[in-house]
Amino acid sequence: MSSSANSPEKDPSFYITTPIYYVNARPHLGHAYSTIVCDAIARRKRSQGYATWFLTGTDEHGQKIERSAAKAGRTPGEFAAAISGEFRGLWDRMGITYDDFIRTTEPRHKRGVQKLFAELKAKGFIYKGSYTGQYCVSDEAFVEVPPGAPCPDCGRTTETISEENYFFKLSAFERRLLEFYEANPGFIEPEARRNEVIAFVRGGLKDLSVSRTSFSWGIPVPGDEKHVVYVWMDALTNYMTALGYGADEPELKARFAKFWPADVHLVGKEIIRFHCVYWPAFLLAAGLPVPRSVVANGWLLFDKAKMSKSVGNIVRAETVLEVLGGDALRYFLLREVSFGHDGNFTFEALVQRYNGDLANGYGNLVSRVVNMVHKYFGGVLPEIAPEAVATGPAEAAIAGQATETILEFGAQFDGMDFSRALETVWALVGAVDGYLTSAAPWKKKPDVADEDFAAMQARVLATAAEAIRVMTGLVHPILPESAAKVWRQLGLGEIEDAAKSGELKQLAWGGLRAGTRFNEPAPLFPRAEKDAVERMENLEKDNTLTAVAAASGTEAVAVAEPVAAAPVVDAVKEAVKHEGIAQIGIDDFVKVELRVAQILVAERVPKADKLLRLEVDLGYEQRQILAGIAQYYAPETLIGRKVVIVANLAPRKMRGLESNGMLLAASVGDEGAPVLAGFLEDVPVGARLR
Ligand code: ME8
Repeated sequence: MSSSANSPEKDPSFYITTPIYYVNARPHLGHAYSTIVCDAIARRKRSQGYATWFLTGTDEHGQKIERSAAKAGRTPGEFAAAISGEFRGLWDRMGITYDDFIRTTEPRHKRGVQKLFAELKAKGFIYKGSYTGQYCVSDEAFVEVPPGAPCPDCGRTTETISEENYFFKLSAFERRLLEFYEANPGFIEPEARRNEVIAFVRGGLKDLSVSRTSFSWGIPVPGDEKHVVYVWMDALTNYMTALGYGADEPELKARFAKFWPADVHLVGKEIIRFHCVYWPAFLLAAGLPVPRSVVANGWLLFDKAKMSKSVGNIVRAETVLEVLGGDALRYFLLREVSFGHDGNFTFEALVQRYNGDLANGYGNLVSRVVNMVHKYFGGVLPEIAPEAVATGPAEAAIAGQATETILEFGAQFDGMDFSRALETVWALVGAVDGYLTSAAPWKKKPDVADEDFAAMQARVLATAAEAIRVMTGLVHPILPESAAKVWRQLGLGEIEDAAKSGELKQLAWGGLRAGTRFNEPAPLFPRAEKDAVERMENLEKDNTLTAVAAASGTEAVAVAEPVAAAPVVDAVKEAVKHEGIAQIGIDDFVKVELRVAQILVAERVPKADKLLRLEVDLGYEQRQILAGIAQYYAPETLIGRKVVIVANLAPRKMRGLESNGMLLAASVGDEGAPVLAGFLEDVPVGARLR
């Protein structure tokens, strides 16, 4: 990562991106992994004083999405909106601090892609030709294999295509790219990936097809609209269009000037060629600055294979969030996986790390110290009277280790070695635990005078609390929710304020003042019960989203079947009771604003059996609605569904969440089972019912 070459003094900006995810299927832990890594980096950069821009989004064009939508019986636009909403909803639920979420179907993106295409053509780097050869729809890649042979990258069946295409003169960039890699050794990380890319380019580059004509779900080539721009050229350009490339508005132009080129494109290792060969070649051709680094994460494996929708071995982030919480997931992924390498995901290892490092380690340490400050000092951090009790060697050792931890953690984190960075902090957790145990501030020995014992308690607790403050300030980008709780317990207010004010950048031993009033201890990481693994496994089994590789070799369409069909048929056969409600005039009826809404996000509300939390799109706005239908509808069956809502119902709070509207449903049978209102014809979102 280019942090050293880009210190806040010289250039206070930092721009980081995730890949934009395909909307052919729902998010899983693999996507969450890359997004969490970017989020942790963005949080640390902000706290270190960089003006940070963090972009994520969805990749919505191309043949793969068009086919997935057709299989699901939806238009590509509808299909893409629903899955894109799921990605965004999940990132929001996980507290991902993205500054922008781009969808490649947005006008701002189309405008920029067309501009880049036109510019490359005007400069003579794009020419018309025809392509006959193999295409891998799953990777959206032109591949050089004989007809009938599988894709050399992913092993899926390839298709022979023969169509008129525009070509980009990639062959002209072989030397320039090699020179560029040579002059910018930090451009590709880690090293193994760099060697792979260099070997690929040395092997010779052929011109690259950058348009397609055999389908239409894409951005039209300017001036020749039977072509759509090749989905990878379309997708890669998102990193610039989201900032404002192609826009005329002065504030967007300024944003582009401020943040481009990107500091880090974080990507999975399988898409390194697109980012390190095609992307810089397009930019060099257009005369635009090339990103400072492309950093590849390894794969998250499950059952020894890359976790992927087509293999069908995915685990959803929601499952882990529900049972252990978001910080547990973030900690596990960054601690367990050595960044850049592949890493196994197992529920057992997750629970073991959670209980070992979080519940029994950091969480337990915080709870012991905060509780003792309450018990022995009424919740006020005691003064250490220097003349009465000289700070001893044990305290000096903790202080020294904490100071070193600050330095080491920073270097390791900024070098993307998150696992070691966390190990360094946990060594301090262990040291403070040992220090507490040997000092035993809860046990007064008979030969120690009362005031000496009180002085020892003060010294030990103040030292331990200060060490906790240091650890917490360091791990806050990785454990944001828990760090915020600990900061409050230490009486320090909001850690986000400390991050913004530069306090965390100046983190150094000795910042906790005597007299600080601690807040009540609050549980951080309740020990995971024995059945935690089983609960997560069951949640995954219940999840009907089983990605089955389709016969065509393309990725499966992830549209779930209902877990249990709503008990409609029998119920509606029953006589309908008229409930004798008084008549109203039309004036009363028009007071009720009924509208068509599309469900973007649907999820269970923890500890509420009946409630689902929905995010719905009304065309002109998106809002949250809580609906008591969880026992009748599995959340995943609702995504993308168009429903009728009462749009002008006053907001209500349920389980601490605000509901802005109500879903209309028929109430059938003795139990009043809800059956959602819907339409046989396609209706636009936002349409009013009257
Ligand atoms: O490739 N382990 O989208 P995609 C680790 N739209 N990371 C994983 C992973 C796993 N098992 N599975 C997915 C695309 N990822 C293109 C990108 S960018 C201009 C266009 C992460 O939905 C990883 O970052 O297939 C990977 O590169 C990305 O998700 C692929 O997501």
